[in-house]
Amino acid sequence: MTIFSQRKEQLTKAYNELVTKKNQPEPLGNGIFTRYVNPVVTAAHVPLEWRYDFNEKTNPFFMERIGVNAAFNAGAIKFNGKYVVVVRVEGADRKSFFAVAESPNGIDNFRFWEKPILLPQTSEPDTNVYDMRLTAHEDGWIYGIFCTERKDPNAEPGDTMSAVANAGIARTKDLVNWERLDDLKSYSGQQRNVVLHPKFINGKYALYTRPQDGFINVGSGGGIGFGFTDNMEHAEVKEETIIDNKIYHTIKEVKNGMGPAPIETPEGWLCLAHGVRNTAAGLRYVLYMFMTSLDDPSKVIYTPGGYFIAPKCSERIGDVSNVVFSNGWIKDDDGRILIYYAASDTRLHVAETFVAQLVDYCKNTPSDDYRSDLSVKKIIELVDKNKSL
Ligand code: M1P
Repeated sequence: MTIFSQRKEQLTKAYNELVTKKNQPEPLGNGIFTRYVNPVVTAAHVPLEWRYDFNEKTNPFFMERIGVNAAFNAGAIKFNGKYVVVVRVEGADRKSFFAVAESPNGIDNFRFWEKPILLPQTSEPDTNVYDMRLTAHEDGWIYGIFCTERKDPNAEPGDTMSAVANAGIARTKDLVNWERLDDLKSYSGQQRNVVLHPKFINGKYALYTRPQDGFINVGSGGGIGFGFTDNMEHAEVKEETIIDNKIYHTIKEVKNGMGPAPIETPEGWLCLAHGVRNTAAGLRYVLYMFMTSLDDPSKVIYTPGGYFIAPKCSERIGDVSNVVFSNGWIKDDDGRILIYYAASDTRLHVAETFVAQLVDYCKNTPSDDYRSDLSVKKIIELVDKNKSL
C-alpha cells in the first residue's frame, strides 16, 4: 500500500467517524438552556476535497495543500426542513469565507455542501469577510449581512494593521446563488454586527447596527443601534438610535453587539447579543439577552442581568480565548430554539432551549442594578422568599 493510499484511507475513515458522531446533551444544566457535549462544526469537518489533492501523481504523500484554521461564528436558518448554518471558515492564510453546512437534526451530523460560497464582490473587493447574520425577510429574500473588512486607506505608511469594517450585504433564495448588494451606508463611523429585522417596520427595512470609532475599539461609539433604510439594494441608515448601550462595570462595559435576527414570541422579540468586558488576560466575550416590544422592536422591555452564556471549560481555549459569540439561532415550529454559539473563535457549539424558557428567563431574571450591595439584596430577597414557603 502506498503512503498516498494509506493516508487517504485513514483520513477518510477519521473524517466519516467525525461527521457521523452522535451528540449528547450535557446533564442537568441551569434550566435555561442545555449545552451539547461535542462541538457541531470544527475545522476538521471541512471536506477533505477542499484541503487535499486526491491525485496520487501530483500528491504522492497525500499532503494537505490548503489548510483550514477554524470554523466558527455561523449564521443559521431552517431551510427545506434541514438545519443549515453558514459558517465562518478561516483558512490557514487567515482569510475567512462562508460555507454552508447542514444537519438533519441541528445537533450533530453536520456536513458541508460541496463547495464554499464564492461571494460576488463590489467595486471595492473585501479583504476579509465574516460573521454572517441570516434573515428570512417578509419581502421573500434571505439576506446575509456580514462584516467586510478592508485596509484603512488612511493608515500611516508602515501601519499594516489598521482596517475599516463595514456591513456587506448579499441576498439569496437558495443559499447557493448570492446577489451582492451595496455595502451599508451609515454616518456613525465603522460598522460591525449589523443585523436585519425580519419584518417591515412602518414600511421600511429595520437594521440593528453597532457604530464604532475604530476597527477594534468602539470609542465613543458602541452600543446596539437601530435605524431604517428605504431599500436593501442601496441600504442607507441616516440615523441610528442606541437601544442598548455599553455600561460601566457590566458584562458589556467595553462593547456589545446584536447576535442573530430576533425571534418573535407573543410577548415580544427575543434578542441575543454579545457583551465584552476587559480583564488582565484580555477581552472576555459573553452572550446576554434582552426582549423588545412586539410592535416596536426598538423598545427594550426586559433586561435580564448578567450573562446568558459564558465560555466554560474547553470553550475558554482557542485562537482568541475566553470568547463566546453567536450570530445564529433557529426556532422550530414546536418552540424549540437551537442556539449556535462559537467558542474562542475556533469551533461551533449548540445549546438547546424553548421559547417559553427564554421568555421566562428574560422576564424573571433580576436586572443588573450596577452595585454590589444591590446584588446582595436580591439574593437575600430570594432566600427570604424561599424560607417563607
Ligand atoms: O474575537 C472575538 C470577536 O471579535 C469581533 O467581534 P466584535 O466586533 O463584537 O468585537 C469579531 O471579529 C468576531 O468575529 C470575533 O468573534
